[in-house]
Amino acid sequence: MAWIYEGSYDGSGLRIGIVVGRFNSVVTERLLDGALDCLDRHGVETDNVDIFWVPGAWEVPATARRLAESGSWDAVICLGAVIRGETPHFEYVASESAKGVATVAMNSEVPVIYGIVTADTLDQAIDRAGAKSGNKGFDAAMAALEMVSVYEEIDDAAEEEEEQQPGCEEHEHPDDGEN
Ligand code: INI
Repeated sequence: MAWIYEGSYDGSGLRIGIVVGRFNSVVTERLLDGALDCLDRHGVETDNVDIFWVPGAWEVPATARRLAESGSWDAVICLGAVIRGETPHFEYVASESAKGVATVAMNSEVPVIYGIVTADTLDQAIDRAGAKSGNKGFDAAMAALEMVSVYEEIDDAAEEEEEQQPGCEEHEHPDDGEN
């Protein structure tokens, strides 16, 4: 029988760090509202949420790394808005912030979630921040809750696997002895 592990969305007792870029704040404030709404609806206490404003998406990954490495938060949510219309270096800011968050996530013990909107126009970005196309901040917070739970399940499963190694007889696999 296969063992299936799926995360839940129970935020009780969790401490969440949010990094948010001030650039295009008309969008990022909405992303932040969406993330806070999601965390509140899923039982994360307001006192357990810490919000760190940074100048723009470029600064998000390095800040997220600091939070993730501190061990003080169970997950880190990265929020920002990069809009093509406003800068010739859109490509650099968009791709480096995405790569940066991915690198931090890969090297982190806790989930680091990408919630940076990239769009061609301000209208498109606003659509993704609570207008027509959902709220990417809310989605990012959902992903954070789910991934905290998935990581916990992986740790528990790994611990159980270790206990079943030959020579360790303290805990038996639930299937042991059935056949
Ligand atoms: N920062 C953003 O978050 N979004 C953008 O669209 C953007 N544009 O267009 O330039 C942007 N630039 C600022 C950048 O993130 C840094 O804050 C800045 O370069 C200082 O390092």
